[in-house]
Amino acid sequence: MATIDRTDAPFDLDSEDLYEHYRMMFLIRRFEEAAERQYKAARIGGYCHLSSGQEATTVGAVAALEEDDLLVTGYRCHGFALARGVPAEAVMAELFGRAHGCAHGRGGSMHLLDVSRGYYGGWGIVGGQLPIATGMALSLVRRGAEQAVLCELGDGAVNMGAWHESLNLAAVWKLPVVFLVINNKYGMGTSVERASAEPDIFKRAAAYRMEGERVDGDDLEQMEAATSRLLKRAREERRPAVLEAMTYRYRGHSVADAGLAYRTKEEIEERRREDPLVRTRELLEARGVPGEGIDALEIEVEAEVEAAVAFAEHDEAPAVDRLAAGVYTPGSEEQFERMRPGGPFGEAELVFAGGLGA
Ligand SMILES: Cc1ncc(C[n+]2csc(CCOP(=O)(O)OP(=O)(O)O)c2C)c(N)n1
Ligand SMILES: [Mg+2]
Repeated sequence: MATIDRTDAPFDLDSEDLYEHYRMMFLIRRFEEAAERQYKAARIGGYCHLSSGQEATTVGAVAALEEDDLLVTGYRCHGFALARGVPAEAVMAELFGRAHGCAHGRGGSMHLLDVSRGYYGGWGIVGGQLPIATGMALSLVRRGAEQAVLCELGDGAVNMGAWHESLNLAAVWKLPVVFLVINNKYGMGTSVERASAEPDIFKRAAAYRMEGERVDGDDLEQMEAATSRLLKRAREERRPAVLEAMTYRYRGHSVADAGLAYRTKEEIEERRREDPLVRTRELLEARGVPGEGIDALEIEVEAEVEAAVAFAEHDEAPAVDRLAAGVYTPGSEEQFERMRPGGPFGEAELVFAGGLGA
């Protein structure tokens, strides 16, 4: 067992993989920009959390998964779905709440899902994905499968009880799960330093006698290398681990947040100067891929995002009588039969004991 602040292990991707990864990072960036525009035009409802700035973390982590590994994430999940191979059209249509969205329009931005690709969501309750991922890892062990679960969470989720319970069980039962903590420095409006007694999150793995590593999440190659290493151990030796990826989100917590109440404009500008997209493009050019080729790729990706928006706009709304399909267990309808709008269990008015004032 080791707790390591590791940034130096050499790992070079070949230029073909690097090219594909850059393409995905660029797709995620442009997708998020389009989502923000569509949200502000009121075509996307509910919440919408963007991951601009975190692309190397997302793409590096997902690239480390084997095809039959399982992925579970929090709500900042557009990039994860795209990187796992869900078509941009299906992700955008889900944001629009349309029938051909990857969760049939029933989930929206926070609850993306594609079980056919081993992507088990998109969870909106902070920390809620941890017990789910842990249970999935237990089921892999029970079935004797040599697969692993990658469970993404934010720095804000590590102070939830579910973190302790899940890490404890994962270690006691030796479950094949890697907890990927995306440390983007902030929760919804509070910094890690203010919210966490131990802000070096990777060190907390030691409390569960688990491996803990910290990696520069904006370094695509380091990110993939670290995730691969830990997932391999999880698969082959059933050793769970914590991987803390250091990165930054450029936009607010959600589209509705300007993101300036708890950090300065200068800090954002400074971080933007170390944009992982620029870093990866430079790497690509240094490995001999000509700039014109990369420009062409970017134009192609922009067209793909435009097409995804057009698809979502023209896609149909889900049938109202199918809205609960797959949401409740078949046979549980009776439980909801008495529910009525405004008075779910038939109550006619709210009664406050002692009245509403003097
Ligand atoms: C149990 C619960 N409490 C509060 C919230 C509201 N909430 C949504 S996101 C968030 C902050 C989470 O921050 P972090 O885990 O760092 O993820 P990030 O947003 O940085 O990706 C909070 C408090 C929630 N969704 N669930
Ligand atoms: Mg955070």
